Amino acid sequence: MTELKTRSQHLGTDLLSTHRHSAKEIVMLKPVKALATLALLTHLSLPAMAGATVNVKLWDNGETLDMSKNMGMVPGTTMDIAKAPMGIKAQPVVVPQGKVVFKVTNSSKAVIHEMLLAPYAGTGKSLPYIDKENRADEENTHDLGEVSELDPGKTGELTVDMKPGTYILFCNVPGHLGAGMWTTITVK
Ligand SMILES: [Cu+2]
Repeated sequence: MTELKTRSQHLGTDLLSTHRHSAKEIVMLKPVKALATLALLTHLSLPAMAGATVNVKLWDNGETLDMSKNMGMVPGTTMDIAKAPMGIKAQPVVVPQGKVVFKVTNSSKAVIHEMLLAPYAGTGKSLPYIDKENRADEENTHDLGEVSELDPGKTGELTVDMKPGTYILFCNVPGHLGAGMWTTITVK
């Protein structure tokens, strides 16, 4: 009887100790669980937080131009932006890798423009070109997407998951590339 009592006392103590132990564990687990939840939330919200927006303005100075003529300001040549009758302005020009949203506005009063996005080998490099059509060879520029043929005053959007590198934004309406309608951005 005494022995049994002692045992049960022991058992009780053990149970209590086990209970205490698990209570301790629960207390210990709580911050860990909270941290895990935080990590999960952070992870989930990261792509949205890292997403960059590039504002792109397609512009021209309103001049009437012969667009069958290559004005010679294609990528790879030295372009004096001050002399270009049309162009593309991107802001910012350096963005972090990941999701990039291009918000494109055609600020022209009369001319349709567009924006194509393609990898670019870098300063001084040309784009594949179709001379007789006076525009880039889209079959070989490996573009990542486009906002095509925006009417004057219209806006469009393109979202691309981007890797680090240099990229070119250009308008491929015949004659426009040679008139200076391109610019580059860097993804880091
Ligand atoms: Cu254009």
